[in-house]
Amino acid sequence: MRISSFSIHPVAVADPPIRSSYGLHSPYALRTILILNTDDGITGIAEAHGGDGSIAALNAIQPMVLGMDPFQLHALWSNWGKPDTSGDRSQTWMVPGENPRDARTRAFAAVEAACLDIIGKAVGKPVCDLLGGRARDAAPFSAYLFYKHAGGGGEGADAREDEYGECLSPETMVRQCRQMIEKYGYKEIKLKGGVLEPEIEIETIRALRREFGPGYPLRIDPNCAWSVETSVHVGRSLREELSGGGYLEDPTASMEGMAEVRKRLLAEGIDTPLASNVAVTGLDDVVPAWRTDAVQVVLSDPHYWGGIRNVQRLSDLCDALGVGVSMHSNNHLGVSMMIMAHACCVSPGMHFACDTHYPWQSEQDEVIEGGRVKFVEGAVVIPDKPGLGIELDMDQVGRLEERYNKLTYRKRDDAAEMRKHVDPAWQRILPRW
Ligand code: GKR
Ligand code: MG
Repeated sequence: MRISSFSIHPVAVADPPIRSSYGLHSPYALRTILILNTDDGITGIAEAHGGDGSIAALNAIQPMVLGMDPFQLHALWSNWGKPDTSGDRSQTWMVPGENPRDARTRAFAAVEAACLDIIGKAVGKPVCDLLGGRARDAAPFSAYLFYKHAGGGGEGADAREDEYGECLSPETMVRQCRQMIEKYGYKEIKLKGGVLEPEIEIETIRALRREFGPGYPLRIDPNCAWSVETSVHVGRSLREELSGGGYLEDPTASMEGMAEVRKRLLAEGIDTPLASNVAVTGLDDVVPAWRTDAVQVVLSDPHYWGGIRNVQRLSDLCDALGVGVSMHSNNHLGVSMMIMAHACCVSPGMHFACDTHYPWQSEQDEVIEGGRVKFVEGAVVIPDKPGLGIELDMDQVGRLEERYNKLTYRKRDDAAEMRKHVDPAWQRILPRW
């Protein structure tokens, strides 16, 4: 079997004005759909980050993929997919999906997912069963809460509202969480922080704990907005609230900064795990993070970590080191949802519910046949279907591609959006507090 065609479809997906320390999300998130066909008529699909950088990386890998046997992935990984370790691959200054140092790795990940989809369809097995079988039958996800302005994304005649409205206070965040838990059944909660004064974010976590109780583990992720001092203060203030399955995610920038926060919290007898997707972005970062005790929970991602199999490898490596594993997310559609669900289910060490932005995307913008992937009690059940278990709705892909073609931007730039819609003088300052 050989890959006989390779096509990429850039798409624009309505995205609400949610905030993080990177700035503000634009009215449309950019994604890319990859479709591979084989000479014996099997189609494999994948989803990747969007915009010019991702498309260029996919175009660059295309000649190596055309004519390739989809079962033979190692050579492509060794010759092309391995991340660039020569400079800053962290997400300190660049949002995930925009760092050119992992562009090739991300392109490889999309090809790997589509090849696994093909292999699964060829042998009649779900992807997770090709990779050693399931560590669990369903992938648990967390309620991923964001401070946000009113609105549900889109622009002009296409602008929409969402059910969450403006959420810029502890009370409105509790409401957002209640809505998400009622709708999707999540059992763990993650708050995107680094947006409001740390004292307000501390109060938000406390309000969530009062409302939902200790049965719902809590985490907060300010994407490096805090100094070491402030991180220690937050860790101390939320000692109880972040215990019992919670964690403090990327409170401050750099591996050294994280290690210092850990050391100072431990010196006060506070053992809250520190998690990271900013300082640790590939397999080569894991041992340094472990050796310096900078990170106790590594946040994987089947997109920029180089595919589902690398998430599984990471899970084994972390298991050997005694480090936890969870999963990071960016805006995504149903194809990525299933890639993430399969990655979680083949990774025995994934003991925390994974992140997902999926609830922030509306039903109207789904590209898979039959509509959106469903959550059952907060988890995605692996369907009893071959490959990733989904097919594309090409009318929807066409509609979102047409929308992409009309957009004036070709990369994610949250700082520019922040200046455009919220504060003309806004800059990303680290640490901000
Ligand atoms: O979507 O604004 C966002 C997030 O801040 C995202 O870009 C982060 O990469 O969710 C991510 C995280 O956990 O750091
Ligand atoms: Mg994070």
